[in-house]
Amino acid sequence: MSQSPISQSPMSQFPTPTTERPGTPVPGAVDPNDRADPTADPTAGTAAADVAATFCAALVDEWGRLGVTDAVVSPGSRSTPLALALADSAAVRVHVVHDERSGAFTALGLGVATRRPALLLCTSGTAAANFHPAVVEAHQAAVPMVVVTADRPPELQGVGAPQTIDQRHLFGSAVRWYCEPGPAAADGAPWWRDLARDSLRRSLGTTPGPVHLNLAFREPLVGTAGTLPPPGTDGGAGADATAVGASGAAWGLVDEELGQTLAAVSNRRGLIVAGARTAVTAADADAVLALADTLGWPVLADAPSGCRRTHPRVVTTADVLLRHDGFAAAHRPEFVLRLGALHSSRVLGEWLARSGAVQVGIDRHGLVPDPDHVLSWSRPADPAEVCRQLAGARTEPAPAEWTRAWADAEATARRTLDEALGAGGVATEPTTALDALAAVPADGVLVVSSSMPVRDLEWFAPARDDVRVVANRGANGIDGVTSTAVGVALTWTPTVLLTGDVAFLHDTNALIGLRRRGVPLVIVVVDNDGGGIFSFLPQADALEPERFEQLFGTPHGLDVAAVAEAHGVAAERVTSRAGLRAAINGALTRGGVRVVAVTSDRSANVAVHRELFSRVAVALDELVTAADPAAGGVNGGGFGNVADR
Ligand SMILES: Cc1ncc(C[n+]2csc(CCOP(=O)(O)OP(=O)(O)O)c2C)c(N)n1
Ligand SMILES: [Mg+2]
Repeated sequence: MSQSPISQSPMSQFPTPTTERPGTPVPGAVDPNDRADPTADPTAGTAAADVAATFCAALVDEWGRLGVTDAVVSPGSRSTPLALALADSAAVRVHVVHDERSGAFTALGLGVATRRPALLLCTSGTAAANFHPAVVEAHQAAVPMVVVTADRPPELQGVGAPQTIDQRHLFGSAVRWYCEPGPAAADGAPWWRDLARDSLRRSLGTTPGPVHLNLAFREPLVGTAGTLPPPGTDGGAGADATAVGASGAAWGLVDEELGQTLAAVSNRRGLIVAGARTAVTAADADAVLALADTLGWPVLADAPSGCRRTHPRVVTTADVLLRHDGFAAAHRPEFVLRLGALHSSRVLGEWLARSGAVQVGIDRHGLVPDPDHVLSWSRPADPAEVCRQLAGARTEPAPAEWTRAWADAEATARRTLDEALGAGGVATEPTTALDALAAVPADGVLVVSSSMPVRDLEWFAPARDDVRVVANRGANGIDGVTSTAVGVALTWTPTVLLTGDVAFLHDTNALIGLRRRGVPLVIVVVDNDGGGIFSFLPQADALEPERFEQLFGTPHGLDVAAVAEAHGVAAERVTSRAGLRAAINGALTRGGVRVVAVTSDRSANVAVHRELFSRVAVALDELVTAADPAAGGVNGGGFGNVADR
C-alpha cells in the first residue's frame, strides 16, 4: 500500500525514551510539563492551537465530504481540537458516550448499519484502551471504523506526564492501518485532507475494518480554525460517498475457476451454506436463491445471512435436522458452496467437516472461515456475483430426490416447530426469539447477542424477508451488545435487541443517557439469572451443581428492569407471550427506548429445548423411515455441545 507523505510515522521526532523515573529531575533539563509551553513567544501557543484547530476542521470537512455521517465522542481534554471540529460540523452528527468501551461498540453498530465508517474519538490514556474490544470485533467482522485517539505530543511521551500511556500501535494487528502524523504543523496543510481520505479508504478496502489515527495535540487546546486547504478535484460528496458505501469484492470468479467450478457442481447433490455477509441487498439474496433454483440445491441460511427468506429452497431448520442421525447420514452432500461468514450452527459445522464433500468458500471480504480445514479452495469474491455466474452457465441440476428430500425435511421440521412453538401462552426462550423476530417492523433490524439468543433464532425461527439480523459474530463477545444495538438504532431504523441478562449487565453503560437519545430501540432481555448457554455444555453434567453455578451458571440476583429504570430507561417484566408481544409492539408504536425483561429459568430452558428437538426427531423418524426403511434410527434429539462460549 502506498503511503501519503503525511502518513510516514515521524518516529524520529520522538525523544530518546528516558530511563529516569517519572518526576526525577534531570540536571539542566526542562520540566516536561513546561516544555509544552512555548514561553519564548506568547503568541506562538495560540498560533499552534489555531493550526491544530484548522487541521482538525480540515479532517472533519474531508470526512464529511466523502460521506461520513456520524461520530461517537467520549469526553476528555486532550481530544478538544477534534471534538470541537466535529461538534461544529454540519455534515457529521456527534453522539457523546461517556464510557469509551460503550462508545466504540456504538460506532461498531453505526458501521454495521450504514456500512460506512463512523468516527470514534477519545482522549489520551486508558480511555483509548477501552476501545479495544470493539476494534477487535470490527476487525474480525470486517466493519469499517475510523478510530482517533488523542495523545500527548512527543515531548510528553515517556517522561511521566499525566494521563499518558504508550498509544503507539495500541490495537496491534486488529487495524487495517495505523498512523501517527505528529502534532499538526502549518506546512503540513497540503496533506491534511489526504490523511482523512487515506483513513477512510483503508477502512473500506476489500476487507473493511478499523483504522487507527493517534493524533498528538499540544496545549493550549482551544484554537480558532483558519482557512482550510482546498478539497481535491477527484469527486467528493457524489463520487466518493458512493464508494464509501460499496466496499468488498464486486467481482466473481475468473474464467478458469468458473469452468472448473461448473464441472464440479453439475449433477451433484449440492448445498449452499450461507453465513453472515452473504447478501447485502435483496438483489444479492435473489441471486443466491436463483442459483438454488437452477441447481435444485437447498440453502442452509443462517439468520444474519440475508438469505433466510420465504423460498422453497431455503432451509431454516438445518441444525435441528442434523441432530437426527438418520437424516444426517442419509443426506450427505457431494459439493458445498459456503458463502460469507461461518454459519452459527455448530452441529452443521461438525457434520460438514465429516461429510467428505468437496467444499469451497466465497466471501466478499476474503475472510473465508475454515476452522475445520475442509475447504478445497476459497476466494475473495462477491457471493451474489458468483451465484449469478454459476446460474447463467449450463449446469445439470441435482437429482430431483435430493432436492425433494431436503424440502420435505424442512417442511416437516418447520411444521413441527411451528405447532410446538405456537401452542401455550407462557414465554419460553425459543418463543421469545420467535416473538422478537415477528415484532420487528418491516425494514427494521433485530440485533441478537452471542449466547442462546443467536442460537434460538437460528434453530427455531422461520424466515423473515424484510428484517435484517445483526450479531457480533466476529469475535462472539457478549460485551458491547446493547451499545451495538444503540449504534444501529442511531440510524433511526426501528431496532429490537434480543439479549441475555449477563450480556445486558455487561454493558449497562449503554443505558447512560439513552432515553435522551430517543432512538427507536426495544431491548428484550431474556432473564434466566445467569449464563443459560452453559447448561447445555458437558460441564453442566460433569460438575457438582454448586461448582457449576459458581463458575458457569453465575446467578447475579439482579432485577434487570430495576437496573434499566435506575438509568432512566422505562422497563417492564413479562412472563407471558401475549405480554411480551404487547410490550414490544407498544414500545415500537410509542417510539423511544424500552427494556422488556422476560423471566426464564435455566433448567427449565434445557427441558424446553430437549422437548423441541425430540419432537422434530420423532417427525423426521417417520419421514426418513418412509423414504428409506433401511436408513431409520433416531438419535432422540441428541444434544451435545451447542456452541462456543
Ligand atoms: C466478553 C465475553 N466474556 C465472556 C464470554 C463467555 N460467555 C459466553 S456466553 C456467556 C453467558 C451469557 O449469558 P447471558 O447473556 O445471560 O445469555 P444466556 O447464556 O443466558 O442465553 C459468557 C459469559 C464471551 N463470549 N464474551
Ligand atoms: Mg442469561
